Amino acid sequence: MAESRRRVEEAYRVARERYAEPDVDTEAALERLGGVPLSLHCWQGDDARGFENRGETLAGSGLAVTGSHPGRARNASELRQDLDKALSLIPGRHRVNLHAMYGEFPGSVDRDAIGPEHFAGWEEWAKQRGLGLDFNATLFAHPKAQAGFTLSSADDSIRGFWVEHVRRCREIAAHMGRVLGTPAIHNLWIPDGAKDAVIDRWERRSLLRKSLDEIFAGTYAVTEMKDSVESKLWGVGSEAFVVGSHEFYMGYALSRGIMLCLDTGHFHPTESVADKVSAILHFSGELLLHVSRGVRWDSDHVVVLDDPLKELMSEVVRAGALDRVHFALDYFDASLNRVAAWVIGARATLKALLAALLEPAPRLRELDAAGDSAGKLAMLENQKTMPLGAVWDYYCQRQSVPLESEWPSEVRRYEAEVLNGRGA
Ligand code: RNT
Ligand code: ZN
Repeated sequence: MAESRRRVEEAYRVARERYAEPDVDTEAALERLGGVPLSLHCWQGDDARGFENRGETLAGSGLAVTGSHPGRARNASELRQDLDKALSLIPGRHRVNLHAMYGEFPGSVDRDAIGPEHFAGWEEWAKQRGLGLDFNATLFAHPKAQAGFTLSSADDSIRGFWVEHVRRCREIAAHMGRVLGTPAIHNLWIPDGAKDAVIDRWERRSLLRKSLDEIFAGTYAVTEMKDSVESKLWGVGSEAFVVGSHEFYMGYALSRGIMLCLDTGHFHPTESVADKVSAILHFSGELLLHVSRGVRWDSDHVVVLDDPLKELMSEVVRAGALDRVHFALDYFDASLNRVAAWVIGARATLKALLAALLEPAPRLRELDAAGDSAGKLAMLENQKTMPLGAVWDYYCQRQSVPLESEWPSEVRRYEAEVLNGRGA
């Protein structure tokens, strides 16, 4: 053990010197990395089923979870136990992102009747661990969402039901923020859209705008909660039209002073989400990112250290916007160990951020300003084979979490000892 610790330190010492050549301070990068929280999405732990036990599925929501790996969390204590395990394998201090359907309800409580009391267990758990919480209204997997329209429904009783739900969710988020002393972000995504030819786009968006104005009429201190709205390009069953499109929410968010949420799976596959950061932050104070990985479509695959993720993180760092951007993970894959899914995605996101922090930005800017395209590309290429792994291993060691080569065996043990004992 001591020998392996020494090897990690030695590799780090060599790496630190190499990064120092173009004036990159690895210690400063690690210091900054340690201050960035990720919001870990609870829904990876149970395939986005929630605890309402109403027998509803994701069908009709445009969302789909595939796979049947054993060990899904079936209740709040199992989900918290799994989150504890995952968090113990991720360096840094993070947050947990809940959906309204994860409340602990006594019997059946409908979505327009939920309150902070149903999340007391989560608040208590988060408080004990010094974790922040974030929150999401759940406008899917519910009989009143089956017609395909929620906040843009032309049926006033349906629309009113969902307006009340989201109002309560914001109240719950504010409560979490107060209790935990860190503002909870309440993110709103709705499934509203249509499968085929649409005539009433204008009316639908009028209804959504009206609902949002009713919802956001109540205001909370930014120390308690912050609002964000999340767009989408299309969903399964809403191929022709999505009411809450990117343009709609960008206009809405900027005109109302709330945050946009960019989900990296919600744009055309050739569109760069990284490029949007410096555009939006010129007009918006803050930005929420849903870090996901779409494979051919918005498939919500487990996040890995790929080029789009690295570019996204580089753009945040290059824009000097690390303190204005919030990072949340968003994917759900039921085909593999769910604790590992969290750990892989969170660690990949942090590694991408570390790579961005280790960029020799002033040198690259000089080359860019001098019009030295070849020099710039050469330096970017050089970055790709720099010893990022040695810095990352050292960071993990310093934060007392297992190395990249070590954590999988801990998850395997947890699977054998805990997850395999669970029923379907
Ligand atoms: C759906 C959005 C949304 C959901 C979660 C469960 O396309 O990405 O963020 O994934 O709220
Ligand atoms: Zn999302």
